[in-house]
Amino acid sequence: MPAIITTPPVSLTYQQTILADGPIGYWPMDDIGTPPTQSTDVSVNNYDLTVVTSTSLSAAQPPLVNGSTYSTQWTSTAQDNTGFMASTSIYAGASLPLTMEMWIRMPSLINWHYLFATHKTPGFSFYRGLHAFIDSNGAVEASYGNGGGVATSNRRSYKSANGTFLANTDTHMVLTFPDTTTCKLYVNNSLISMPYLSGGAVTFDASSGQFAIGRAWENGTGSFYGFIDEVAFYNYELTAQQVANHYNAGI
Ligand SMILES: [Ca+2]
Repeated sequence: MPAIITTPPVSLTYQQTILADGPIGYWPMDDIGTPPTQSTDVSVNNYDLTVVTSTSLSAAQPPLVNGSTYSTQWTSTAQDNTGFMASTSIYAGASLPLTMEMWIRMPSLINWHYLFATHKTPGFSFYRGLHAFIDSNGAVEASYGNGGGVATSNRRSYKSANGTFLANTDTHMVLTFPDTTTCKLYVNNSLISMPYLSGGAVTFDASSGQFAIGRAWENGTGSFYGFIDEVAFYNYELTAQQVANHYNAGI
């Protein structure tokens, strides 16, 4: 009878766990500075984001995630449009399925906590690519658009129940758009209902759109309030097992 050889479990750091799943953008929010002037993308694509309107950013803050170095804090409820943006599109050529992942903590719930968005390029409508925000009731609304305009026929939106997100709570969230009629939400490794809200089953707009973290899609319309850590973007649907692996690596 052969000897039973047991292999010790390989313990990956949080960052190694994320990178092993091949994100097309990964911003650990570990950038230092008072405030940070950029958010470095450590994926192979190097989509570094530049700060826009740094008014409400603080110096680097303690992380929300085990193994992370820092998080970034938005200190104001004033919707001053602070955030990080890419100078070039990270959506070019992308199509559904797509997944966004991040860790957040909000000191209180306000209207609105802008999580991520494509930025409005002058001359273009804002329902392009993906965007999502949390409201003062703790519900998240997530959408994607076809670039055709603000009419509901040009975008599709989903919204979770009130109370999905709580104030003062470290929260891992994953939003995935598997196809044109589905949106899935995981909150701290639990699959949460993300019902259809409005819009048609449109084609995702994969043309140039400036990606933003913690900031709304247009100038002067809003920004996040609280802490954001370890943001990742994938051009496929994270499986429930991958979501669990990431969550467990981070707590
Ligand atoms: Ca971090």
